[in-house]
Amino acid sequence: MESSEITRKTIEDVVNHLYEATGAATFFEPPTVKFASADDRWFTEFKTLISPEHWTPQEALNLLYPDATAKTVISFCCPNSREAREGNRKETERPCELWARIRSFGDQALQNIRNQLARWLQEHGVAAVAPFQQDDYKLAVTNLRSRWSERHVAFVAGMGTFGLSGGLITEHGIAHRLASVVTSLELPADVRPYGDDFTAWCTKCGACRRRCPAGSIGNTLAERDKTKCKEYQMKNIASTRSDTYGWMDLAIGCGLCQTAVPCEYKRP
Ligand code: B12
Ligand code: SF4
Ligand code: SF4
Repeated sequence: MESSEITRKTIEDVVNHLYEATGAATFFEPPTVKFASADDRWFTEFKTLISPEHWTPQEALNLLYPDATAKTVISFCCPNSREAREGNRKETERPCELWARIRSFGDQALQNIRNQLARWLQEHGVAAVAPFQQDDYKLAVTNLRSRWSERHVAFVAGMGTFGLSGGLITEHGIAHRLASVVTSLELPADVRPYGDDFTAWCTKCGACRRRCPAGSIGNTLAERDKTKCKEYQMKNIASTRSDTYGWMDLAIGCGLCQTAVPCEYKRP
């Protein structure tokens, strides 16, 4: 296949194939795929809004391809399985085992999808990089900000808008994981149905605030205390011993604010 023959449908088919092949289908519901233009002005604005270290798509692609021009960011969103969401709804302090398994092992399947999609594009003669894979995850958690924020990227691609909890509310709700790949392949960008209104789909109902055991969610997005969220997870949930969830040394998550809330699996 020539790169000129690669369409939206081709990319969706590759992502759907990888969703099955990597085992992601045991953790997640089927993915939604969206495209953002690498030239979207939001990517430059993130230098101010997030940090000067946050990569533009061009900077991310140049990490592997110094001479290539970034054209498209492919963003995809995988909702957590119904079983995991139902299990987490009943919890009040720690995630249910299935939710924890998605955080620890479903995340690894999504890393494989990112890498394989980038490899597939490279194989078809175009430059591609999965920026998340080039970042330093430990540093991102220490700083509470990464050099490639999947939520912000998905927002630009028309996937959804930020909720009071900080999660991204999509057409399939807020209980999901996100991933993306930057490429020199030109594909038509999706329209943002919410324009530039970055909280349009959140009703501010406060259900997530009442669910949070750490008291980390406030009455406005600006009041959110991310450190409380992180410390609660580290002190009360992190799996450094096998007698907690049965495996060790992987992030376990929490996500109580993403379940038993009106935006769990739909746009409220
Ligand atoms: C560091 C990190 C954490 C840290 C700190 C997170 C944090 N910043 O709050 C900890 C360990 C605490 C954490 C917790 C969780 N995480 Co986390 N985490 C990340 C990571 C690695 C980086 C996040 C980042 O860089 N954010 C950038 C900062 C600047 O943005 P922010 O914190 O989201 O806050 C922004 C919004 O409020 C918004 N906003 C405010 N004003 C404005 C104005 C405008 C104009 C705009 C556009 C935006 C905006 O901007 C804020 C700051 O700029 C990402 C993976 C990645 N590389 O993207 C996953 C990620 C964000 N985590 C994810 C998940 C699922 C979780 C948990 C549910 C854990 C779990 N799996 O059970 C919780 C949820 C916490 C919450 N309330 O959202 C998902 C989110 C998907 C979703 N549903 O939204 C991600 C994208 C991982 C993935 N691959 O899917 N996480
Ligand atoms: S629970 Fe309510 S306030 Fe919280 S993110 Fe969802 S819609 Fe917004
Ligand atoms: S992930 Fe848990 S601790 Fe963090 S904001 Fe959500 S409910 Fe609170």
